[in-house]
Amino acid sequence: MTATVLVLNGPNLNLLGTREPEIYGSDTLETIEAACQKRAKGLGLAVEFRQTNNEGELVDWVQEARTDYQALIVNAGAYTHTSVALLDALLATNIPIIEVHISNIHQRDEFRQQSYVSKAAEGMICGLGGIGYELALEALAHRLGTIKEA
Ligand code: CA2
Repeated sequence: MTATVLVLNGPNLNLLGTREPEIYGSDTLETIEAACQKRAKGLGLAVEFRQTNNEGELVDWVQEARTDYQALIVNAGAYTHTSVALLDALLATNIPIIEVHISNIHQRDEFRQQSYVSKAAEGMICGLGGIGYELALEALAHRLGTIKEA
């Protein structure tokens, strides 16, 4: 059975590519998803990609991941910096979690430099734009042992 990675995106990430290109680049979430689907195939993984503006929906999806997915990639948007509910849900999973941010949150406002998600994630990639999602997939392929050596 192919291992499936659930990729969760939080509030306002549906607006990527429409404003603030100096912070978030010009990729849209759709182009990032397409790149992830392509990269996942080469890594022996499947990907399910989702976005929501609702905190409760994000929590529901993390709970779903406990039973139905083999790993999680999370860009929780602004909930990264505020949501104890999301942290509790992430801590209740026993699958690998990688946190991704498009921007370098450590170079930004002080309130963006704290991440609740980081307390549950095995690792975090930030500041590399949309490629960060693909790098997280590559790390998970190593972690899950799905890479087929030539
Ligand atoms: O850098 C990231 O990936 C963030 O998770 C993006 C979140 C932000 O709240 C986090 O601090 C860091 C916000 C994404 C909003 O993206 C927009 C893009 C274009 C126009 C409006 C919003």
